[in-house]
Amino acid sequence: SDPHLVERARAAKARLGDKVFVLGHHYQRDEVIEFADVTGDSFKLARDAAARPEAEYIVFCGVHFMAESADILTSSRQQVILPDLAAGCSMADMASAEQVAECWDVLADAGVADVTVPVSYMNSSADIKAFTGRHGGTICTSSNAQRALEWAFSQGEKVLFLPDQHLGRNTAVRDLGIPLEECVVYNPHKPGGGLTAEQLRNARMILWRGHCSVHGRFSLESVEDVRARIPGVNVLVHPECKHEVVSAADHVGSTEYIIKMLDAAPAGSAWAIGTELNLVRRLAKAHPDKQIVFLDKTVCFCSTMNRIDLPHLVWALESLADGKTVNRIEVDAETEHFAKLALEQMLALP
Ligand code: CIZ
Ligand code: SF4
Repeated sequence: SDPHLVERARAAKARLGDKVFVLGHHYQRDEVIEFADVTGDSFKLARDAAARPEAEYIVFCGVHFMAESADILTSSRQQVILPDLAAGCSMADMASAEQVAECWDVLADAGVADVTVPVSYMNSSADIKAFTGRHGGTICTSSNAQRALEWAFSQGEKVLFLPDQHLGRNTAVRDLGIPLEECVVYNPHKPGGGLTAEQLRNARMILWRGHCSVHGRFSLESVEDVRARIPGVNVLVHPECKHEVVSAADHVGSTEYIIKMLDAAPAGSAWAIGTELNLVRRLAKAHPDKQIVFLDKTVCFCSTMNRIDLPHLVWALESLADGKTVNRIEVDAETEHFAKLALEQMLALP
C-alpha cells in the first residue's frame, strides 16, 4: 500500500494514543488489518471494545451491523466510528424491521406466534436484534448457534431464524437432528411469506430467506473439483455456506474455528477453505508449510467489507485526531434496550 498513507495512518494513531482503539474484522484488507489493535469475528470485537472503556473512539473496521453491536455493548460515552458508511452487509439488509413485523403477524394469524422463539444471527441490524429481544428470543453467532437453538426449543415449539437461512438450516439439521422437511423458508417478498398456515403449523424451523452473498456462492461442484484437483485435501467451510456444500465438506465452523483448525493442522497437509478471500489469503501466507487454497475461484471478496480501505481509515483517524467526530454509529436508546436483552440472553446461554 501507499507508503505516504501508511505514514499518515501511523501519525494519526500516535496523536490519538489511548483515546482510540481500532478493531479489525477477519475479512478486512491487509492494509487495514495492519492498523488494528485487535482482530476477530464480529462478536469478539464487540466484546473487546467493551473491555476498553478508556478508549473514547472505537474505530470499527468491519460492516455496519458490527459497529451497531459495538455501540450497544459499549458505554454511551464511547463513540463507535465506521470509516465508510457504505460498508453495509447484504445479508443484514435482507431483513428489515417492517418485513419482520409483518412476518410476526403472519405467524400470529396462523396461530403459531405464541409458540415461536426468534433466534437472530449476529449478522443482523440493531432493529432485528431489538425485535428478537422484544419477543423473548436470543442472538447467536456461528460458534454458539447450536446452543442457541437448543435453548430456544426449551422455550417454545418452533424457531424463527433470522436472517441467514443457511446457518439456521445447517445448525438445525446437522447439530439438532431436525429433519429437512421440518424446515420451511419464509420469503418476505411473497404474501404470507409464501407459506400456508398449515405449513407454518407443521414446521419446527422457520428460516428467513436471507443469505450471505459471499458464502452462499460456494457450490457443491467447487467441493468436487478441489477434491479431484488435490487428492487428500481437507475441505473446511463456514456454516453460512449452503447445506449441500456443508454436507460435502470435512469440517464446518466459524472464522475463529477455521483459524484454530489451521493452526493445529500438521505441516504438509492440504486445505480448501470456504470463507472470505481476505482471510483465506492471510491464512495461506501465515502457514507456508501447508497448502491452503480458496475453495472456489469464481467467488470473490465481500465487496462491502472491502469498502474499508486505507484512505478511509486515514481520513477517519485524522478527523478524530483533529477533534472532529465523523461517521459515528449510534443506536437509539429504545432499540438498544431491547437489542441488549437479546444479546444478554446469548451471553446467558447454558
Ligand atoms: O460472514 C461474516 O460476515 C461473519 C462470519 C461475521 C462474523 O464475524 O460474525
Ligand atoms: Fe455480510 Fe457475507 Fe459480507 Fe459477512 S461476508 S459482511 S455476512 S455479505
